[in-house]
Amino acid sequence: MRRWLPLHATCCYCVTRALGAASTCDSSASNQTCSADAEAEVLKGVPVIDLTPLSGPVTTTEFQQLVEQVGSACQQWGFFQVVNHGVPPDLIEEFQAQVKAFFELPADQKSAIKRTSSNARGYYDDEFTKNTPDWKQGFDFGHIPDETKPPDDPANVVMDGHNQWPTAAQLPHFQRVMLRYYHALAQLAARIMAAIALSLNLPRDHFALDFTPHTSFLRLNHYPQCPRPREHFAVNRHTDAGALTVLLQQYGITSLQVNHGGSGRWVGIEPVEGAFTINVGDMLQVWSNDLYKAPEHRVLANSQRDRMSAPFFYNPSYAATVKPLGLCLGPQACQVDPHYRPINWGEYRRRRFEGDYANVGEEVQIAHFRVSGDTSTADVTAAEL
Ligand SMILES: O=C(O)CCC(=O)C(=O)O
Repeated sequence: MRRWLPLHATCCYCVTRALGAASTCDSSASNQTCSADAEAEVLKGVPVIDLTPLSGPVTTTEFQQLVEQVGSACQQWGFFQVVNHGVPPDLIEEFQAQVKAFFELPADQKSAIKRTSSNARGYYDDEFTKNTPDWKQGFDFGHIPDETKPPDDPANVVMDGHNQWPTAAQLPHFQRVMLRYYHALAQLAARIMAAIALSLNLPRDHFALDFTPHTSFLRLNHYPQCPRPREHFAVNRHTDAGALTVLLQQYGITSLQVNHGGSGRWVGIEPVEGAFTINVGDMLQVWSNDLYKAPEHRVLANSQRDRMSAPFFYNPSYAATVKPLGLCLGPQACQVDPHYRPINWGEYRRRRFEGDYANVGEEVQIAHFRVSGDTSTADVTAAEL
């Protein structure tokens, strides 16, 4: 399988691994309490789950094991990788080639489809995360209600804005390949959500209505080499706002890190070849009433290699009201106290985009919807790495 290759010269030494992919327990007072169990789990790393039972003929036991693995990964890490996921390798390869071609376009062609304060979709090289500028360029596009009409037809202008594409003369196959990949990932995300529903003791199709129609978007990231990687993040620490993220990482570079269990210990997620990396988003944290936490993650800048990635953000319908489900995970184990007030997904998405686009002071976070009113968050700067 062809893989993403850097746009610029490569080097044999990957600085991100040295920076913390395999860090050990921090010696600071707050981290002295790392337990042996947590240590063993961290050393094993983010679980890799074989999704064959979701599509193939399998025994009830095999299926149940998969559901348990998914539930356990969501509780322990909020992250896992999936293999045998059903997305054809040739589609992934075609997609990667188009992403690379897009970022290689001349700057003026990319800027011609730049996103604006009123349109969240298009090209950008000025995104903020936690009010710090990201060391990256990106391109976002999302769902369109009517694919038979042009992207800027009123029918296709939604809360996020509307899609903007490079011209057919610039990249003749880009739009077709992007949409094919987008639909394949939406199907995969729906199958993983079904496994998650089962892991929460809910019917398999429990979330289907909340995602009709889904308002997912796909992001293409290119992280150029960064001359002073200790002074910048490629993407600062954050959680994902939606329900679930299905991320395609560049094989061979470990730049993505997760804050393990919120402990402050950042663990690298080394990409498994052919796998997607999955993480829980804020909306699933609310539905599960904190049983599954949206993990904080960040991307380190790298002085030696550039990198590409593509997160697919699987989002509910704008109208969906998301609130704790009052889960019963056993006869004696029913959740009674909702930790969150109900959230309208469309409104939450709109407020998060305002923070992506510019430094708007304190960004809206899921903690703002906590019933307890605890909105405290601790920020870290690149200098603390
Ligand atoms: O590049 C990655 O590995 C993750 C990107 C990410 O977290 C984001 O775009 O929100």
